[in-house]
Amino acid sequence: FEYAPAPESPAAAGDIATSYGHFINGEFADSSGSEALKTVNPATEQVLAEFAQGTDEDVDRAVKAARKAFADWSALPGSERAKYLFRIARIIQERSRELAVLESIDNGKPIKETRDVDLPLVAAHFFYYAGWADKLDFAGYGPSPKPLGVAGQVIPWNFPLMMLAWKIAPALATGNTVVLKPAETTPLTALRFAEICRQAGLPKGVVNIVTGDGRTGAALTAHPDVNKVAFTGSTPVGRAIAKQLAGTRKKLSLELGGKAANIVFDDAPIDQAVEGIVNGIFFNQGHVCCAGSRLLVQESVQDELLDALKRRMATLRVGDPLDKNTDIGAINSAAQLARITELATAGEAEGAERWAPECELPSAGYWFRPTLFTGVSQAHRIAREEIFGPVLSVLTFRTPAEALEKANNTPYGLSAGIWTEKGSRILWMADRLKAGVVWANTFNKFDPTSPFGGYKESGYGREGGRHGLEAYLDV
Ligand code: TXE
Repeated sequence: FEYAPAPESPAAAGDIATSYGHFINGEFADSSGSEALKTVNPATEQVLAEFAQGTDEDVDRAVKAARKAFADWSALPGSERAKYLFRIARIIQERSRELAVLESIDNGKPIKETRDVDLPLVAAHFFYYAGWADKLDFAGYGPSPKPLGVAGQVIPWNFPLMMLAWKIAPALATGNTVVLKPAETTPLTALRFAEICRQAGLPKGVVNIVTGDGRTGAALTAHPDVNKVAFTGSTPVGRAIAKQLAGTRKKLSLELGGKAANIVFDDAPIDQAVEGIVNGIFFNQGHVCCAGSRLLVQESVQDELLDALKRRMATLRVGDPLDKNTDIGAINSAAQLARITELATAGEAEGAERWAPECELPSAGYWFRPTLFTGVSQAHRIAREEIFGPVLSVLTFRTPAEALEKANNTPYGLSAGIWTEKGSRILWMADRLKAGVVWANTFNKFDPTSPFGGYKESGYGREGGRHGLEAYLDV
């Protein structure tokens, strides 16, 4: 990947239309309704484009197109489906600068991240699942596992293209067809991806994109001709979808919220741990389901660690997502900013001590300073609820057993981090942590070969790796 020495220009995002319809059966199509939504650049509050609020009829058209395409697509030899996925992966690489800039202006995340993390991982995901398409018999699922049919996929706004890749790549590799609904604050890169499907010559109807808010999402998950629902988003909506699907034969996978513990023992290399803590909670403004939002630090190193952490936090640059030096971009929406603000205020009211480095914030847009809460108890809301913003709650422990008890004391179970020089302790903790992912001496590292998903209220089913195929197959 090569990029110009930024600041990037919004023009690098390519042409953004003033209004968008859906992508159904290989064509950009108007909605049957007249309601339009707006997506704004959260760093400027300027409207980027209008897009359609998908109606029940729009969803039905898209599902019909996907159903029609399923017959031929599922009958293709895996090696043929792989060719399309490889082609999509290569086009994503070729257009990665454009996609990174578009993602940054629609979502608010720093270009440094879209460029160096999101886009490479998006391409890698398509490459990885392309490799499985003609090897499903080796995946451990018997001689001829069958695709499920039409997958209805609903994704959130925190990693718009990455969530799209996590959903679409395994579905297509296994022979399913797709109707995907992007989040209402970040529809633009999914619509640009529709262009890429056309550029790759993907047969009509194999991928359909219907935009809109939760009403459109609910129409999709409720559609009787959808065989499989894959959802990433909030725990309440995940629960509502599970209820809606009860009694149907649809398969469901859910990837929901988290409240991960990042556990630092007294023998951890402090400087390295500080980098991992910062990456764990401030990456993507903390809009990360597996964010290390609870720091559990061993009492004996608390002072040393917190001093170093505060010094590091004071160097973080908050501001223009298109400036390549920016570490923390804009909060994705006014609603999300209000949620973060409400929880941070509750943290103070409940008696925790709030600290944030001084820094100037732009006058327009949605911003939140990197924030640290100390003196947090397990009963505090900021220790229990997902904040989904750049806010870290610090708790302490004395023994590994106490660290384990506190780490697992949450209804969620998506991820955890351990910082120690002792390999035996890493294994002891990892065995007992109720979390789908455990990182050791690192955090927020992703790879398409690794299954990702939750325990407890963080959901069920896995995305990524060989296990990610299972969500789209009847064995
Ligand atoms: O989520 P929603 P929101 C958490 C995070 C955040 C909170 C609220 O804590 O602060 O959720 O975010 C679609 N049927 N996460 O309100 O509503 C919706 O249109 C079908 C964690 O944005 O769950 C969007 O496409 N679909 C998380 C998607 O669901 C429905 C990522 C997510 O929106 C629907 C995002 C319905 N009834 C938020 N209602 C993670 N796991 O990473 C809404 N949607």
